[in-house]
Amino acid sequence: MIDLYTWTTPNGRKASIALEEMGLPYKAHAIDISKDEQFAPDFLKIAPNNRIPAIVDNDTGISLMESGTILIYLADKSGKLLPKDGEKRYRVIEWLMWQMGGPGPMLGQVHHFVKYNKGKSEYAEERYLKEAHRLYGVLNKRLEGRAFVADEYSIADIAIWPWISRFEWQTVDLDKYPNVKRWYLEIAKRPAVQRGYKVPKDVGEIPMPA
Ligand SMILES: N[C@@H](CCC(=O)N[C@@H](CS)C(=O)NCC(=O)O)C(=O)O
Repeated sequence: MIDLYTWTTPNGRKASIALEEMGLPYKAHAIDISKDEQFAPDFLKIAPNNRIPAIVDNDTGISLMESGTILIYLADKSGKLLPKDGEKRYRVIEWLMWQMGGPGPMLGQVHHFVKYNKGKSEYAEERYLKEAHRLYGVLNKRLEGRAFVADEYSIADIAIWPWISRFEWQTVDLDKYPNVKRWYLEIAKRPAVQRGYKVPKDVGEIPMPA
């Protein structure tokens, strides 16, 4: 049994969607980041960077923070959604790392400046929106003629998808990125994704583009 410490955010949903897809038994614990629960001393013991998600695998005694690490760990444990070796494995890790270094932090800044603090910094809004559109463009190009970012549906798609699910917050019109839209809708149909999206609590349906 795995304990998952999470909240209703893109990084949190990566872990719950992966656990659902892999069929690994887990128990979700809500860490309400709007109430600063991520700073609680008990949580810091497993997540010293005071961010969700984090897991404790009671089978192995291993605890982990950082969603990218958690996805690789769960994939290796279950033998699913990450090829075991060779180029196919590194292609998945390549796009997973792209998400960790690109869409994660950059779209997070869009949420901060464009959704929550609009009008406070024109420079930051412009900078992060420009970067968001660049990243959507990269993803759109990658998905040209392919169903998923690597060879098959993988933890890389699981890492990217929850960030795209906030396209409305990012003021991004998915019609401008047709391959991203097709990929987004395809993944949204998956029952495991629908279940994982509602962990640790149901805050509404998966956003659907018009
Ligand atoms: N690189 C980390 C980022 C995690 C992260 O930023 N989590 C956010 C929620 S999506 C958080 O816990 N924020 C709490 C805070 O800002 O204090 C990961 O991918 O796990």
